[in-house]
Amino acid sequence: LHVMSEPFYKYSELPNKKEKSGNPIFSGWYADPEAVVFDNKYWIYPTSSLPFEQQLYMDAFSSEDLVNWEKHPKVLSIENISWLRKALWAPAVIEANGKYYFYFGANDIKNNEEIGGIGVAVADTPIGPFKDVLGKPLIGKIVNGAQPIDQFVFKDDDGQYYMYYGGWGHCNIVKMGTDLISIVPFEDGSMYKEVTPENYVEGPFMLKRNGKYYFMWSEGDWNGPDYSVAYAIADSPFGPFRRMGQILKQDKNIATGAGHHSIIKGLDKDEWYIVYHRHPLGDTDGNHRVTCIDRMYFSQDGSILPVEMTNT
Ligand code: FUB
Repeated sequence: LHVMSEPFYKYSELPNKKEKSGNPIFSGWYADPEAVVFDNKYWIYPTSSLPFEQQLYMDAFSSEDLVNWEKHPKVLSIENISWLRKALWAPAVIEANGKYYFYFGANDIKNNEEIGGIGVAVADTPIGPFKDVLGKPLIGKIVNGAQPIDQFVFKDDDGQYYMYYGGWGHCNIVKMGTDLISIVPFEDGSMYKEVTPENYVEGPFMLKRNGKYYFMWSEGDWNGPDYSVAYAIADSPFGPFRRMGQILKQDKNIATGAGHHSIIKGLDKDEWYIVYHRHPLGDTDGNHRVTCIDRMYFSQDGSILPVEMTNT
């Protein structure tokens, strides 16, 4: 594999262009979208991008065709998290053990004396109501300099679940217990491993394709125009990760501050989509973020082509 300086071919020549909703996908300020497929349906769980004190619930959106989106209000909200004081954000949602697990960041802690960090809520359906099951954070400490936020839960081919998480430029991976509400030691006894790639800031995402681990993240200032998505490749979930470059960044004709993404595969075809947030042109309010979707393409050598942001 090598970094390509130019796309392998032009977007206008790419096959299988699939119809999708225009961008933004739905109205309202929504950020950090976690896109997943549950039971033959697409789901998006975003942060309600409001001032932190008001960010006390999360809505979900579902679609059968990536065009028409149904809103499911307040699938997780403050009455079901006893320790929530402010700022619920950056969801990661999985289906396992016949249930749905909703991981979230909360309270925006600045030191290890406060209550906050990454929590987990569980429900029987993708629309909740999700309820906190621990009565406290699952990861409530700053470990190795990693702010306990922006978790992503990844299932490897052997069935093992891992959680990647971390802000402030540090990323840790932890091994999850089979109950998915606990963290267990690695075989060497350690409780975490550092996997921070070059230029990492926050928003980790992991994708496995053709035996390679594609680690992705956001870099730059989260509320500035240069926020962007980059990726690296490794042969194991723990790295070492080789930086490949940026694949999503601002387009001065379309939008600024494009980042905190997730990736889904089309239900019917080998089509990949990147779901991310961005700022409307000329809008400098940090919370004014909208959720968008665009096609993402792998080149024949396995690298990811730069994403073309669209309005349509
Ligand atoms: O939504 C709050 C923060 O903005 C997230 O934790 C970061 O990833 C950035 O998107």
